[in-house]
Amino acid sequence: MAAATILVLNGPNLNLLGVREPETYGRDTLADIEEACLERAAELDLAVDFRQSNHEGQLVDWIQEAREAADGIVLNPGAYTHTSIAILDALRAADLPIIEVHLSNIHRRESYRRRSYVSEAAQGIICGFGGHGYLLALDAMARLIKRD
Ligand code: CA2
Repeated sequence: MAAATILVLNGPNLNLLGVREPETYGRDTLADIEEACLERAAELDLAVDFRQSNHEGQLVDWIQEAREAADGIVLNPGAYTHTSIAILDALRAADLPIIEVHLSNIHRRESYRRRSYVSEAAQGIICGFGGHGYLLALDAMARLIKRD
């Protein structure tokens, strides 16, 4: 049987990781995180489709496509976490297991980061563990999918 595919989606400005604000987001680049995800996915017998966009509509399009093309979504929507009902609606329509990831602990930062629209569609949330959070999310996703 073909390996289950997990769409790992990254929102705006995450392409800047490792270049600025290492005290908040760590020193890993997004390419480092992608490489670590591919390694962990291979161990878990999963396929990972890793993407980043700065554009809300592009993220919505990819989530819509995932309904047919993927078995689960791990996403760090960046600042759209706190603003995007469009992404929330797309996630609900995708009808797939969803895990929300944040590099930083959004609950110990500015109060406007505490509100996540995306959480309303997520099975679970991982935040505060830097790039390692993506690997924790893949571990959790592997268990979720097996149970289905
Ligand atoms: O902690 C996270 O993963 C966030 O999703 C990151 C978003 C932020 O708006 C969320 O509240 C929490 C910001 C991503 C921007 O990443 C940068 C990386 C390096 C330099 C500047 C921004």
